[in-house]
Amino acid sequence: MNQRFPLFAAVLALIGSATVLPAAAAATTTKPNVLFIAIDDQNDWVGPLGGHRLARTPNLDRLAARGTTLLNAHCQAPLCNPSRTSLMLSLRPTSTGIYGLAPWFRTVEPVKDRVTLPQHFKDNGYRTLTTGKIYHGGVGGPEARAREFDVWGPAGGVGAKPVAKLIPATPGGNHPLMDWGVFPHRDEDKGDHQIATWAIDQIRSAPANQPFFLAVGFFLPHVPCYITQKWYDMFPGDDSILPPVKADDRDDTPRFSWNLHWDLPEPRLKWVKENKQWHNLVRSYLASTAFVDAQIGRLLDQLEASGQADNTIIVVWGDHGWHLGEKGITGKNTLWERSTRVPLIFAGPGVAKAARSTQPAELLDIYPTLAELCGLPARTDLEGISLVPQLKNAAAKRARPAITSHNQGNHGIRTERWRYIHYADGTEELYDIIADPNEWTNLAGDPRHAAVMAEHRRWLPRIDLPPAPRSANRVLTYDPATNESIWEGKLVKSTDPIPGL
Ligand SMILES: [Ca+2]
Ligand SMILES: [Ca+2]
Repeated sequence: MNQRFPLFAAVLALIGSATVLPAAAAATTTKPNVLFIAIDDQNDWVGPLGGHRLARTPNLDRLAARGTTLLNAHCQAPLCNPSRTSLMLSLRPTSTGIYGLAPWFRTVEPVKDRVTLPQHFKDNGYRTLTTGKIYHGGVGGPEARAREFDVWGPAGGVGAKPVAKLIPATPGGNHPLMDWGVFPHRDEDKGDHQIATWAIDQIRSAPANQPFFLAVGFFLPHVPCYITQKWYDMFPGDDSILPPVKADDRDDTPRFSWNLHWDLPEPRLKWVKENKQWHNLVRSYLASTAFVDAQIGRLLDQLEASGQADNTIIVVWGDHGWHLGEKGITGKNTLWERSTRVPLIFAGPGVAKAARSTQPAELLDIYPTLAELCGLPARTDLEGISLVPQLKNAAAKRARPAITSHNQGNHGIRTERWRYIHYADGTEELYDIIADPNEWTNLAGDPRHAAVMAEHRRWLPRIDLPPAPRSANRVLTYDPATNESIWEGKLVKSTDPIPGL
């Protein structure tokens, strides 16, 4: 029921139809708002997902209590640009060829004119607003921006920075973003605080006669994880904070798994340990997550204060995960759980409260789900499947697994119990996630699991495009004739020493 127009809504309920009113007015004023919240590089270390027992996210916990958490939700690509492109278009990276940090999809045939999620809402009477990081990188000039969203707020980002990096120079060029730790600054000087403040103002001043689609994209816990002492001190500085790792974990993973993150600014665990940065990194990441959670809390508070809480669909999602030592690495760009599993929580009208679904869910399902929850016309050109059945009844089954792709030929297939991985060179992994949640024991070579392997192989994407023109950054191709890969334009032979080990 529309909280801004109780009398109007009551009259509608009484007469049972909008015959005395213009159809457009009736259509727009009865639709719920959408608060669409993205968190950059947020893995499953949040309270509702239980990925780290010391995670402190009271506001995500509070949202989960009034909504449904998809416990088995996975990104379609373990990297910003391809994950967000997939989500906003509801198309797999394998269907667009967008795997790297470039290109921007508006330059790619044949998807450049696709109707995105916010455009579909705008076409159906919504006022669309955005702040922070929703798309990866710039959209273009004022005209291009106006096509994507009606109203643009601050870009957010890192905000206050120390005068020099806080950690020792990292391998591979000492990338400026590879940094973390404590330095004195004000919460108000962080980009994520500023975008939350802007979004609060938009909720407060939202026009009463038009529903809004408000997108808020938080930057943290993306590196650099700069944080103040107050947030850092919420977490211990001893080994109790470290994720479980197995020293020889990569002994049973195919060598090709290294090609997916061959040579990157994100340091290997070996460097992190040698430089005594592991506790600092994990603590800074958890503190950054807690900081973003507090900003989400400010948004939820304003929504409640505005009287719009019962008339707004909220969705919170992370674009992909991040390793903090697991499998010997830090960063993204893997097909394992820590890199693919993300927060996905819905709340609002039509969504069951305090519910948790273990069914596989994909970020590209958000588009058709929001459209259905808001009563928008269903589109036939999307690859996602609405999660509304699971949001009404968390136990409702889904036949399709969650699929993550990192460049052509490399796919992770996640069902309720299993993770199956297929690499471009034909090598495979299989994990029993229930028995082995850390994915330490690769069962792919065990003949007892041949049927499980076959069942999962049949979900490998049938459309599996090579990289789109002008693809760049973290792009991998493989030539089966030579058994050689090209990683970021450089030849990788199967005999080359793995960097950073
Ligand atoms: Ca990201
Ligand atoms: Ca292992």
